[in-house]
Amino acid sequence: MDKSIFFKRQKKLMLKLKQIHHWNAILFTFLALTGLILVSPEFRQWLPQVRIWVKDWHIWIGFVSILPILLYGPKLVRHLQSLRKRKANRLNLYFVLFVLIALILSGLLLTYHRSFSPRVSSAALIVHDVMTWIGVPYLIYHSITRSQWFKAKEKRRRQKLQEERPVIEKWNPIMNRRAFLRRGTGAAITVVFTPFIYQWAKPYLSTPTASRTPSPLPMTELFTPMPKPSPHSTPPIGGGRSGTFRYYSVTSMPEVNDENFSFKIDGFVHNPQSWNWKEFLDLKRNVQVSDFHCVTGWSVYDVTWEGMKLKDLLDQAEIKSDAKYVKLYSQDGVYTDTLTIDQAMREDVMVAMLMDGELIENRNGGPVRLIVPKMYAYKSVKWLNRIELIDHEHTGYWEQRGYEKDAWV
Ligand SMILES: Nc1nc2c(c(=O)[nH]1)N[C@H]1C(S)=C(S)[C@@H](COP(=O)(O)O)O[C@H]1N2
Ligand SMILES: [Mo]
Repeated sequence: MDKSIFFKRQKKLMLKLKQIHHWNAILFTFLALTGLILVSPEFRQWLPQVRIWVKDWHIWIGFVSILPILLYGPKLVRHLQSLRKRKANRLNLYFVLFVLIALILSGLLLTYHRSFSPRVSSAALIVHDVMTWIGVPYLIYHSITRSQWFKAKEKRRRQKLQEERPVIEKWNPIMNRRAFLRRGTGAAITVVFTPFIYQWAKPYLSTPTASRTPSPLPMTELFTPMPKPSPHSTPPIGGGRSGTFRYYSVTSMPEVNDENFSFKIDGFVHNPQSWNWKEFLDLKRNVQVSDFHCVTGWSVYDVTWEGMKLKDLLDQAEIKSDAKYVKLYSQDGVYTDTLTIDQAMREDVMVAMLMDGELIENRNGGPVRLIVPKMYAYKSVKWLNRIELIDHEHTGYWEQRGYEKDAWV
């Protein structure tokens, strides 16, 4: 048999694989960068508009990144054959393919999350996160140890050692050097990434109660008197929430305490209302159990909320007939959103003060936040301190920046 044909084919295959590999590396690097911007709380505060573009780019590049995998698919068998005698390379290949496919599938589920139940997107988000925290450090390790620079360094060391010790001993110091360099690189990357991964994983590792680390100053010190929870809140009638919040804020957290607390209803109403902390505690509260869904894919289930129905507060203020929208303000001075009067009158829309029997923490939007269970949580304004009835449309914070006006889950 003419072996040269075989080698030619083999060479062509290698060339193709190399091209695919390069495209894949470039796309994955872009995805990693855009992805890291998306999870960064800093970017949420500084450049919210940019965040929305970045999200679109991330999704588009994600779609394009399916292409190298599709091109690679038909070559998989021959590639594996060529790695027959190289177990480590084969394992590496399986690992990389597994991470990429998991990222693509979970990414697709997240992109089309509206077509699936929130539980599906919660799971997809966790898979996407875990694979990112595995995939990104691996990508960096892989690109460093295969770079020309790294190889040249390895070679230099090898040459130096050979000059010093022409006889290669059985216990091979050259190979050890090489392993040492690689392991050192791996260890350095692990050290750099571990704190980030730990931060991400922390809320998942502990039970919901244990993870309730106090905010800088506990609410008990910021607010006196404290609201007395209803018997339905302690123990929570919903059994207590399941799932973990991701704490979001487009500003630094506003400092709210019993001194500077105020809550008012004004605009197109017959009886404008204004309360200080003590007066606000006297309002009649209800208890409800509901789920909380963020549009980015995570959810918290069976939260027992205690607070005032928005409807009751609006009835008390007596809406004028020319009012069309309810505008909601946050004490952070930046975040707003609106509901139509019909939406605001729903029985489950709540101005909440307690969550699972405790005053809502500052980082969760406490002491007072809105809850609109049937809509994505960007409607649920944190640090709510003013409700204005208006006669014209107003576009909320994230809606101005590209989120859909239709927030129904
Ligand atoms: N004032 C204010 N309210 C806000 C936000 C915000 O950044 N600032 N983020 C919204 C979004 S997008 C979500 S998902 C929830 C998050 O609530 P949490 O931080 O309590 O988890 O708050 C909503 N309300
Ligand atoms: Mo959100």
